[in-house]
Amino acid sequence: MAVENASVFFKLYCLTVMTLVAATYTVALRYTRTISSDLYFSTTAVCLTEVIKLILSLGMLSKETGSPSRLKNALVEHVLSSPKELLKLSVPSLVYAVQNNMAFIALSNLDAAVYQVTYQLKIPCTALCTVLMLNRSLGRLQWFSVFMLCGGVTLVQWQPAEATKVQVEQNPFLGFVAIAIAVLCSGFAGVYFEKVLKSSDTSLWVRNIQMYLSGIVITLTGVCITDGEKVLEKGFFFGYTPLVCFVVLLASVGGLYTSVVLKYTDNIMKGFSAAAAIVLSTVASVIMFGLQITIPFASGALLVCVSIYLYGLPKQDTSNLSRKESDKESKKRLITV
Ligand code: NCC
Repeated sequence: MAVENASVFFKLYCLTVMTLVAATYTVALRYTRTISSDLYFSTTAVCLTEVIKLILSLGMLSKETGSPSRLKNALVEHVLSSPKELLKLSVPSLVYAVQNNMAFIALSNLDAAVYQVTYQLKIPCTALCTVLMLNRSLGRLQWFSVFMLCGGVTLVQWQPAEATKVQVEQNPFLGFVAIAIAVLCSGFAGVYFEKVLKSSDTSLWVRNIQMYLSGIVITLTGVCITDGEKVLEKGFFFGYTPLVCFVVLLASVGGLYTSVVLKYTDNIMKGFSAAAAIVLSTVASVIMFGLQITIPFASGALLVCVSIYLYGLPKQDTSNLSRKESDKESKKRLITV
């Protein structure tokens, strides 16, 4: 089994929730980093997120296996007796840990809108990783549509700069460096996880558990190295307000929905569908709440729609394979990985 079947409705539901959670997460995270009250340690938030994702994945696996004894067997087989698999999953785990910490650094130094717009560079970066790591080929038109999507999402998310004055010191250069690292990490880790997930029959929740276990060790090391002394002095949960807890919860739920989306679609589709979800949810707000459509939004939405259409067209590459055929080929390759 390389690619799972699921109803279109379920896929749309997961993509929409993932996109809405991501948008709320970015704004809420930014807010928690700009108020001058006792600032929490961001490394602890990243670590706590891994713990919550592990607990939730254990819950999902116990639902999937159906009985405590089968859950125990699955954990013994895939966790205790599979150090090699744990090691394999520690790669995306480490890269995601870096990415998640970079998001905090970027959003501590940059406006949420600037962050969201610049972060769209992950779309071509993910496409490049897909081509290099999954041996999948994209036709010229598909590459063009990937860049068009990147421009479209940038315009759709274009917003005026933050009106409120932030109460903390900011370093925009550091913020942009953090985004650049996050973009590279997001592309690589997403494609690596997809490759591992789709190359065997192992359950998504088992793969998640394997990844989050090393995630906890890695992010805890991050807490010790970066904030160790301060955490010992002030406590792990220093500065945790209800909003910070909400941010951690969003990060956990968002991460799990991302994993489900990667299981049923792929990393490039995730980018396209997330863009479509942003456009559709804004159009829905226009209809329901009378929100005003701006010119950047309208032109961005048009670019997003055209890019989705172009990406879906049959590929015209030198091998003369139709897109379906080349997709079949790449699925076969995935199975043999
Ligand atoms: O950047 P992005 O995702 O690719 O990052 C993936 C996030 O999902 C978590 N993950 C991934 C696979 C897996 N099996 N389990 C996981 O928990 C990773 O730890 C990582 O946090 C996107 O496509 O834009 C998306 O963006 C993130 C987030 O907004 C950005 O990384 C910015 O910080 C979204 N995460 C949340 O909303 C919490 C993600 O849903 C979509």
